[in-house]
Amino acid sequence: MRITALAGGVGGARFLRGVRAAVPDAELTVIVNTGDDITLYGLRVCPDLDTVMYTLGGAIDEERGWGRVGETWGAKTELEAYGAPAAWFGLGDRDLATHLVRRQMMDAGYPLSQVTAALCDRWQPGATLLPMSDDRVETHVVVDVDGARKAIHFQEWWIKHRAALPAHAIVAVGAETATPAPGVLDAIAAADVVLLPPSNPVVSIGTILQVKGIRDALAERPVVGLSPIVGDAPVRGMADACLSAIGVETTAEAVGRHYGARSGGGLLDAWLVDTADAGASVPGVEVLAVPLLMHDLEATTAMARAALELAGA
Ligand code: FO1
Repeated sequence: MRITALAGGVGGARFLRGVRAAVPDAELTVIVNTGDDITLYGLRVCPDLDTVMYTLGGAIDEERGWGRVGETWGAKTELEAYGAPAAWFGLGDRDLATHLVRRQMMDAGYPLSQVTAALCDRWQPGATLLPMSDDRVETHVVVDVDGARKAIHFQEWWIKHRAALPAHAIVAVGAETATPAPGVLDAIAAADVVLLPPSNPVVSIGTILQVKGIRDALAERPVVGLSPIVGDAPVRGMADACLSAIGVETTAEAVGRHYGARSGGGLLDAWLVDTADAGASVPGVEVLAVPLLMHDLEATTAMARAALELAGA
């Protein structure tokens, strides 16, 4: 069985561990959002690619959901001591090695997709990780700060401001010219089912969908999504701050309707919501209520099974 998933960071990565456990023999390809990527101190940091890689590779810090387990913060402490402007971004000492290797390979001319494959050679995630594009796409958020309206990098909004500044617009800079990375469209076309994990519908799934050709490729395959919103609140992260920026209510039903029915030009054939949202309805989409809280591997495996059974049906 060939499964392709579009994923962002923490929520998507956790769910994918369940997919891999549910169907160990499946060929799993993950198309990962790179709009969160940021260049700091000359290093290219790819939060969603690294979160998926570390999570599937068994190196993730479970409590934070990102970065390495057993991490130390010596470099970050020193950067703070220097008053480095971006010291708010938590670069762990072990994580730094990933960015140094990535930087060195990109400077040598390797595209992000080949860098990702090289890094995954160490971590053996049990899936093929593909950046959505090898072209630079960076999500910026238009906010009012220091008495002026300006676009700041998503990471600054997300981490430094905890997404507390109302977002007037969220813009994936570069998405209009970015092309899918090698293998992305093939992975969708060859998929028996495409999964939309409970990732951020705006800055993760939404950004991937802006890359030319991806949305059209999805229209040709069965697509099953899982709601990142449970009981009118995001399970993790601050998806509500992103949803309000695009005028979508923070409910499982609203996100399902935002994605829309594939039969009506949207994305979904089926939409899994938590039992707390059992009444949700999405015109043209089969809605199934199952437990969606990703407490542990058993829970995510059950979610994956439910999604795949629905796809089979
Ligand atoms: N999230 C935070 O809340 N604070 C951080 O300092 C932070 C640093 C960081 C470093 C590397 C990395 O791969 C992820 C990091 N994240 C941090 C998470 C990241 O901002 C988010 O996971 C994604 O960008 C949103 O999905």
